[in-house]
Amino acid sequence: MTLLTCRIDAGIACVTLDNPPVNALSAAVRRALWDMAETLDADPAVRAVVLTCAGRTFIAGADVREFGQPPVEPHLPDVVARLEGAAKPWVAAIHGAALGGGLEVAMGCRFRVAAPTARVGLPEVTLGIVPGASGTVRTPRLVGMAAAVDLVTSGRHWPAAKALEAGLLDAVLDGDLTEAAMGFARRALEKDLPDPASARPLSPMPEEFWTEARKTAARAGHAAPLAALDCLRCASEAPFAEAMAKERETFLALRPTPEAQALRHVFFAERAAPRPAALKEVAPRALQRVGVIGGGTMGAGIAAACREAGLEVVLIERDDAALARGLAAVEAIFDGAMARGKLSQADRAARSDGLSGSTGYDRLAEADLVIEAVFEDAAVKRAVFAELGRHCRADAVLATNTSYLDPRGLTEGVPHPERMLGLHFFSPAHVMKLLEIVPLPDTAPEVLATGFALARALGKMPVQAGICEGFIGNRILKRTRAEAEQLVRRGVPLAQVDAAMRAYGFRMGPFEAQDLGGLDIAYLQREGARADGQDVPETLGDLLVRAGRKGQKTGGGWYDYAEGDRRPQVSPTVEALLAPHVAAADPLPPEAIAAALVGAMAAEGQALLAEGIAQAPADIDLVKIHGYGFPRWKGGPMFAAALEMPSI
Ligand code: 3H9
Repeated sequence: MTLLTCRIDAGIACVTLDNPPVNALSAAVRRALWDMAETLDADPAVRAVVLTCAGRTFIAGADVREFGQPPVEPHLPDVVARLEGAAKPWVAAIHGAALGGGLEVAMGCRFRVAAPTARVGLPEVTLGIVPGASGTVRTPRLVGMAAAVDLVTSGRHWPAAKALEAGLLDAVLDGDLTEAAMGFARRALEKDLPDPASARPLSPMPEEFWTEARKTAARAGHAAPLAALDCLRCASEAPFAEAMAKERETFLALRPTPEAQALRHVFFAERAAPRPAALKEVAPRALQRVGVIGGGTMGAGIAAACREAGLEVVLIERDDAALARGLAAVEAIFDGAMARGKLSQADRAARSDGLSGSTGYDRLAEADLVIEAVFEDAAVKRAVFAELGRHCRADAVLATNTSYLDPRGLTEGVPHPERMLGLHFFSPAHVMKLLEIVPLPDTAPEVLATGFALARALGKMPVQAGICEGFIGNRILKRTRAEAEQLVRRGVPLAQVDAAMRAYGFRMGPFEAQDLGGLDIAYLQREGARADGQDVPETLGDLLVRAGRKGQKTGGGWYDYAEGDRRPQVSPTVEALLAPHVAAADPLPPEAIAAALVGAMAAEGQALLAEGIAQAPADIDLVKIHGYGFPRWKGGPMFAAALEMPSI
């Protein structure tokens, strides 16, 4: 396949790169770009060069699949330097996204122009590395150090307008981008050429600037943003060549680290999960109108998420007062988004326009999808599905948001079982990325595909799960909590367990998280199972709930909380309550505590795979990262356990 094609029109060469799917800079692309620069330099008919890309995007960066292999010449920094040093000026014409090495190639060009919808960014830190082809050295020379620090250490994408304002782009062009870029090149030749990026001056920044920037970069919790900051500082204090050498050395040193491997694993897992191979040829059903049953926290969050995706929503509640509360909860989410500047006034109004409510099911006659999100009680949910069976179209997808109950029992006897699905959202549903998608035995492939299409529309991370109590996420959570209690029983202070998990990268430890969410829901489940005659062992959490300690909402759970203060304090009351059940204090090193808990997650993950509940280890990793705060840069429990113990 020809990677680069070239046509020449009145002195302007238009070079088009075509390397699907995202024009990544494989070794072959780097070689082709180098050779093209040589050829065009030698061609007297060429006065300037426009670089465009075929397909949905400009160059999305280095080919991440090559990162496990030894680097092959020509190296990207040399290719970027070759383009910058070309005898004819190059103009990068950016559509889609210019990311990582793609933006570095563009910065090697003398000019950068873009379509209004284009984005640019240096997302390398999100892959656990730093830019490796001058991103930390040329960027500050084009946009100044403060803006460069923001772009490089956050990994965020900038829209074209912001990049233009910052000086990273020379123009944003309407209409046909290639033609507009060729016109831009012609006009540029009539004036003096600007200095190439590498020749632009850069002043050192004061010490306080770096101190503040380090504080922000450290918040990411992993090494790459701080390493990128060191490279940026070097760029402002050392000559260009020295800064380039430092960047390259840092890039190569970070590329094989466990953090970078973990982040690459997550990168590919996140791209595979939303499009399962088994559904590749299956067309989802069209979604426009969604019914949400139940206006509690979960239902309101689901309704808000659906409106954000542009779906019309009808919220159903059992009486007028509950409906008014539910609708108000959804509106409050819209208000919050506007207050944070994420929603304009006009868009805020449009969100409300597409939201309505009813206390009757007849409003659902035209719904394409209905999501049941009522109280976690099988009888209540069964009654809802009986109503849905009577009122909804035969081809409407009917979904339950149950967290623990068996969806088969909830939908039994409802006509057209092929349209039933489990859609397990996580609270708050308009924020949390994870969506467990649970097919029932009769679920039709296009209904399952509709669940995945919904997830994509809502910007969620879908993971398919089989039917068991708690599906993937909550089953692992139960095992992890049991393991955490086991550590406490053997004498590890619970505050040490929490501190160890925070040091591992979680925002909260398992006991702090229970205090925040409340201990009573899991307690009631255990009590329900005991009442059904199941053999559910007593937990330490049971002791606390029976003593009235349900978490922060009751002023205490595993910890005490002062009035209006969410900071956990070690509780003498809890110590006394647990004393008969725990061994003498026996502290463990934090690494051993984290290994025990992550090991428990991975062991339960193995069981889920063996039972066919989870389909792939990477799916389990995504569930933990997107639903339970597992640190991304550790790759998820299955990845972390395999790294520690390759036999897993
Ligand atoms: C870098 O550049 C380092 C340099 O500084 C220094 C080097 C010396 N490589 O996301 P999608 C695949 S680091 C290989 O679904 P979209 C992806 O796996 C790189 N493959 O599409 C998927 O494959 P499949 C910095 C890649 O339209 C397919 O392309 N760059 C790469 O929703 C479609 O992907 C980045 O981090 C890659 N770089 O979004 C940019 N990128 O079809 C990462 C994608 O087999 N990429 N693939 O599942 C993105 O952010 C998005 O892909 C993009 C398109 C926005 C471009």
